[in-house]
Formats: sequence, structure tokens, C-alpha cells
Amino acid sequence: MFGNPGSTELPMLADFPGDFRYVLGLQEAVVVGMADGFAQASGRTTIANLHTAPGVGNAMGAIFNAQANHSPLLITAGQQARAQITLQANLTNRDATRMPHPLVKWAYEPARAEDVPLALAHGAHLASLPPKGPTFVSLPMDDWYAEVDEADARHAVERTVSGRATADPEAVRTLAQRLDAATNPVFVAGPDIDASGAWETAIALVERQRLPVWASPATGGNRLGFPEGHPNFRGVLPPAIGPVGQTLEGHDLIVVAGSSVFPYYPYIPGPLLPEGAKLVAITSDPDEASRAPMGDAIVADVKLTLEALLEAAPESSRPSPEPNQPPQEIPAADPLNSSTVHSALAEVLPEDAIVVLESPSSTLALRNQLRLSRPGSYYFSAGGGLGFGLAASVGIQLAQPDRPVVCVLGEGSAQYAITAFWSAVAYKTPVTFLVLRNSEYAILKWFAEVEQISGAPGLDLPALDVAAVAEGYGVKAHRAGGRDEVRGALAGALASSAPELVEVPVAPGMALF
Ligand SMILES: Cc1ncc(C[n+]2csc(CCOP(=O)(O)OP(=O)(O)O)c2C)c(N)n1
Repeated sequence: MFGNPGSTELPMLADFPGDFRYVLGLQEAVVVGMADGFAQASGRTTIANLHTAPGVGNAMGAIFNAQANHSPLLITAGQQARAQITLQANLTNRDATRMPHPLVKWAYEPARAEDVPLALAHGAHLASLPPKGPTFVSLPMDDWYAEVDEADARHAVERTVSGRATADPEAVRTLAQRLDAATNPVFVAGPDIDASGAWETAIALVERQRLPVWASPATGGNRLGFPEGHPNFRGVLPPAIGPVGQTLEGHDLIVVAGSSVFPYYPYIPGPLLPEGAKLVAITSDPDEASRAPMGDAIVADVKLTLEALLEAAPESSRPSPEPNQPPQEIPAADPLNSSTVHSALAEVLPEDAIVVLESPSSTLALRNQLRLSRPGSYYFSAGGGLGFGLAASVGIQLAQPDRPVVCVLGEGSAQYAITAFWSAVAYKTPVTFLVLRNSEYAILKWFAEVEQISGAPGLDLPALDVAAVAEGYGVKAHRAGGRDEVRGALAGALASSAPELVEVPVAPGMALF
């Protein structure tokens, strides 16, 4: 349970059970961000316990991210005592279940205190069923003193509910035939490949069918769907309508697995698909399947469906795609640019490392330089709300204590979850924080150019000293300038058993390679 307590939550926390661990976050956006990271990296439904109305309010951006990430969270919040809700005593969340809408799958306040165990079980099961996502239960603070029927409560909490659905066998057979009959098919790998455990199956399928692979657009990619160092890997699809269509030009069948079609942004119109191309998406989310603007869809567990497809698809006699090129070398400059920093990181990054990324202007450069190729090695906010990265990295490290975690942040992004530095120190999570300091909101300046906007205020961040702030929370911080210095500082932080931060001044602007 990740939480930030208030008086309305104290009765719930009394006699805290020994088989739960409570992880304190200093602000509710950080609580939900840490829980989101933990839930994704552990695969376990996780509780985020928030303070009544203002706490839920603080967490809304992070709840938005968690639903976009398909993160199984049971969010609970305290509520005024039942006797004082109607008169709206202080701290009453007067419309508790409406407040987190439409970001949760289900929001509920039990009708009776006796119903709390069943309501919590309902929320936990529903959060873990596809599409996974947050649910919300509001808990009046006096409910914790009520008597429940023990046998009823045990029935409510001892159930298991499983929800991995297999695909219609006919739909899979048809797709296997279409795939094999296509002249130039392509595979688009989305984040739910990793989340569903289909990593090896996806590799086997594209090798069997000799498919080139694109990653679904980075905007919605909270995880990787395919090893980026694999010879069949082509790159990351651009996020906008026109450019996606252009990039997939020449393909007659596009198979998308584990992604919405597509997480577009910004709006650059154009044909949705290249001339003559057909698309089939595999997703466990009925809403993703239904709202896609083109193509067919199969709604089922991504791993089970890819396994069935692998079995049904023959070994193809198509030539294998041209092997992918290694990352471009970026000449060192003073100050460094983000690509150079990422290439230095690539040299010291252990094979089993996990990268958590929130450095908007260098997302593509990092993906290209690092070519991460292990499952569960990359986390990003599919929702795009800043504050995920720093908080989630702490939750991810708690879920994966044996893997090194590197959290790459823009100095602007770090501010949205800055208090997570405290939790990193308090819970001894040895995250390596790499902060790129370009003294601006670089991505927004790039957007301004794309959108032909001039004269927008508020895009510069002079004198924002993240290293000094992190030190205030107890994180050991280093400032590094040249490429070798950056590499050395990162290697040192990676070897440390405490959280450490490396801040690097970088040139302004976007880094694409
Ligand atoms: C909660 C939230 N508020 C505002 C934004 C808009 N936004 C997107 S990127 C960005 C700038 C991030 O700056 P920084 O981390 O320094 O990265 P850079 O663009 O310089 O790479 C902002 C403010 C957002 N995505 N989420």
C-alpha cells in the first residue's frame, strides 16, 4: 500500500496488518505514481490510499496516467464519518464517487459499513481484469469500527477471479492465413506485449513470418513491445496520422499487437493507412478495439493470441528484412547534447537495467541510443502527464529490487513529483537519477515551431537547480559536464546502494538520434 495519511484515513491504518507494507509518499500525485510503477513492474494489484477530497484532487493527473498505462490500482480514500456526511462536516468528500470519474473503471462508496470488505474485493478484482486500470473506493472513517460477519468477509476476500480470454480460433486462423498470404506484411509492437508476458512469443512470430517490426508511437508506449536491438526492428512509429501512414507505405498488411490504433499526437492529418493496406489489431481492451478509426480487431489476451497465431502461421519463405543499423555516432560538443549523454549511458548501463523515462525532448534519442532489448526494461507515461517518471521509478525499484533502475528526467519534468526524492531515500531505493538540464521546456519550443506559434511565454527555466533540491531530500547529487565525466558519474551512481543523482547541462533543443 502506497499512501499519504490524513485524519480520515487513520482508522483504516490502525493495527496495520503485518503482511502489508506501507510506503509513504509526501503528496498524492507521488503516491499514485509510485503505486503505478510498482503495479506495472510487479504485475500485482496495488493499493494507493489517499486523503479525502483534496488528496484525490492532488492525485488526478497521476490517476489519468495510471489508466493510460493499464495499471491495476485499487485507489482508496478516507471520507467523513457517515453521521456527518449529510451535513457536510469538514473534510466531507461530498460527491466522492463522481470525483475520480472518468479516469477509473469503477467508483464506489459502500452503502453500509458491513459492505466494506466486499467493496474492496470488488475494486481489487476489477482493477486486475482486462483492460487493467484503477478503481476507486471511498471509505467513511467510522466504518472501521463496525462489526462484520467474519464468514461473509472471508468469502469476499478469499476469492480468485481470472480474466485472460483466448481469441476466437476462427479469427486467429483467418489472421494467420492473411499474414502468410500478404506480400509485404509488417508488425507493430505495443506495450501490452510486455505487460502480458508475450515478449518471446512476439519475437518467435516475427522471425517465423520474417516481419519487419515498428514500435507503436512513443506517445502511448508505457512499455516496449519488442527488443530494439533485434535485426528486424525498424524504429519507433511517429505519433501523428499522416506520418504513420507514410511510414507504413508499401505494406499490404499491418498487424498491431498490444497497442491502441494509435496514440496519435499532434494532429497532422493524412490518410490513416497507405493505399491498399489492411490493418488487424490484437488488444485485450474492448474500448481500444472499438474506437480504432480503421482496421479489424481481435479482443483477447495479447500473449494467448500471439501464441495461437504463432502456432497457426507457417514458416514464411519471404526474405528476412534488412538488418537494422546501429545507433548513429554523435560527436561530443560543449555543452553536451542529450544524444551524447544517452550514448554515454548506453556504455555503462547494465544488461538487466530498467530505464524510466521522462525527458520529453530526448525520448527518441534515448530509445535509439539504448536499444533496450529485455522485457520489463522500460517504463514511460502513456498518459503524457508529467510527474510519472520520478515517482514511478521509486515504485519500480521497490518491485524489482535486484535490477538497477535508471530514471532519466528533464529538469522541468522532475518538478511534478519532486517529493518522491524523499521516498527514494526513506525506503533506500538505489535509483540512479539522470537529470538533463537544458534550462527550458525544449519539447514545447519544438511544438511551438510545428504549430507555427510565436511569442508564447513560460518556455524558459533559468537557474532550476535539481541537484541542490535533491540534496535537500537526502539524495547524493553530482554535477557532470564532459562525456567521460558523465559516464564516470553514472557508473558510480549505478554501483551505489543508495539513490544518487547526476545532473548534466545539455544544449537546448530536440535530440532525435
Ligand atoms: C502534468 C503536465 N503538465 C504540463 C505538461 C506539458 N508539458 C509537456 S512537456 C513539458 C516540458 C518538460 O520539460 P523538461 O522536463 O525540462 O523537458 P524538455 O522538454 O526540456 O526535454 C511540459 C510542461 C504535461 N505534459 N503534463
